[in-house]
Amino acid sequence: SIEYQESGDVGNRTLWVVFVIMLISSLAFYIMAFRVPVQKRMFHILTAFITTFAMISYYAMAVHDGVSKNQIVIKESHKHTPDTTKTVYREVYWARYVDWSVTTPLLLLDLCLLAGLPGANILVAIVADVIMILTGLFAAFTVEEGPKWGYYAIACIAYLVVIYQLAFNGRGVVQNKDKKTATFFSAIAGFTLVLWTVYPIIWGIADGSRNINVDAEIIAYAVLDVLAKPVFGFWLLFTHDAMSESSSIE
Ligand code: RET
Repeated sequence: SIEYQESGDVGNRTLWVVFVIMLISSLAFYIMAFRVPVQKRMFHILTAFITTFAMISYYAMAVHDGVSKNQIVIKESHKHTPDTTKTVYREVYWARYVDWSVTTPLLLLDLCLLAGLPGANILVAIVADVIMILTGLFAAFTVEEGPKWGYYAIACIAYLVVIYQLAFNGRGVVQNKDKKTATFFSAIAGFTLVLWTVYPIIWGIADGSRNINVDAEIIAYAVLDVLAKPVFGFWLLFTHDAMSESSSIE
């Protein structure tokens, strides 16, 4: 038998809503960037680029371009009759991975610069992050179950490396900065780690094991993406603008 798993009206409308949110927050971040001196613009520019990439990717998904149908063949064993197979075609929104492979390194760069991590640590965090996203992409398109979860496991190990750089090295090195920056880093890096950890969970129940439908998957990622990009961005930039008079953030 053949089954199609694709988005419906609710999912499509959600994609457009997030597109508009990313568009408005990008404009806000570019305006905020022009209002600070160029030496203090690094975080503004990074953050504006993050929502710009997300905006483009959401546009691609909303017009139904950044998506393809992945074929999954499931063997069904029966006691008395010969085994049958079920073929499932589920939508995979590959535009997400294009977005994430660019925006998650930029988000990490925001946090690494805030903490003042050395270049080598920044590079390790970013390369591990790219490995995480690309193996996640491989997992999404792999037809067989075994290799699919193999890629997923590699992605999770890479994610642990990212966590290590932020939570351990980042936390250590930010202590050398003023107290306000250290407290702010703990808060926003903590927010990031909790949020990011929900992504592989959603992936596991949606793309991975297909326990929730495509619309539910779109909504879950939509909420996470709005928190991880615009909300994260406003929080970072407002705090940064408020304390940049006295602090040592570049
Ligand atoms: C995947 C699946 C494989 C295992 C892991 C994953 C982690 C993804 C993360 C994504 C973060 C995305 C963000 C987007 C911004 O809007 C690829 C889902 C570990 C952490 C922050």
